[in-house]
Amino acid sequence: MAGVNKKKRLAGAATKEETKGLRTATLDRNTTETKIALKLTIEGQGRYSVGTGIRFFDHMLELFTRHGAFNLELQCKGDLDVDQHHTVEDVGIALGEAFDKALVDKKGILRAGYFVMPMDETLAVAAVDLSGRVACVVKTKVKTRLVGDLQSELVEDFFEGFARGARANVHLKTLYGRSNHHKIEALFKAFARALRVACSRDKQLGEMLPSTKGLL
Ligand SMILES: [Mn+2]
Repeated sequence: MAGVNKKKRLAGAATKEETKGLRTATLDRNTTETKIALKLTIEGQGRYSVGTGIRFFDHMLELFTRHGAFNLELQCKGDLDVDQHHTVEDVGIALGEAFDKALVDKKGILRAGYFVMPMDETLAVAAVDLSGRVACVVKTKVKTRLVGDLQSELVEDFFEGFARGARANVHLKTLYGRSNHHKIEALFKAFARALRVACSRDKQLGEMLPSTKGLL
């Protein structure tokens, strides 16, 4: 029931935001492997309603939303009876596509951002460039097969999917740490905060495109 109330509240807030001209995107992405419904607001208040069927992945998407100060509604029904691969990768692609769509022509944004995020004994770094080109490098240092209920190797597939969907360069690295939970969580937090900077409006550039190429 709490989820329903949260969803109602979020839907109401998003409508109000749209009328204020804030950057939002709604998309449905359906394949034989996954069905995804997603609503993103870049200038959010960290509100989320997320369900992918993988609890640890939900936890990561929720803290991504809060640390990025976005609003995110995301539901995914994937073929988890096969394994988690399609669900995690397709959520990454859809989320990336939502950012690309919400940012429209990318005029007047900072475009690139980075963040160094500590989480207790763990330190992670993220660098993002919304360059229009796809590249992704992820070094998690996680050695266990599972973190919570998430297949840990899929963290890389999520960010690769995001880079493809958003047409971005995404570089993430856990510098050190002990807890595998912290290593992945610190990456998602660092990523959210780097992306938040990259999406931010650049007062100095104004409506100028942050590229000399003329297109992003
Ligand atoms: Mn946690």
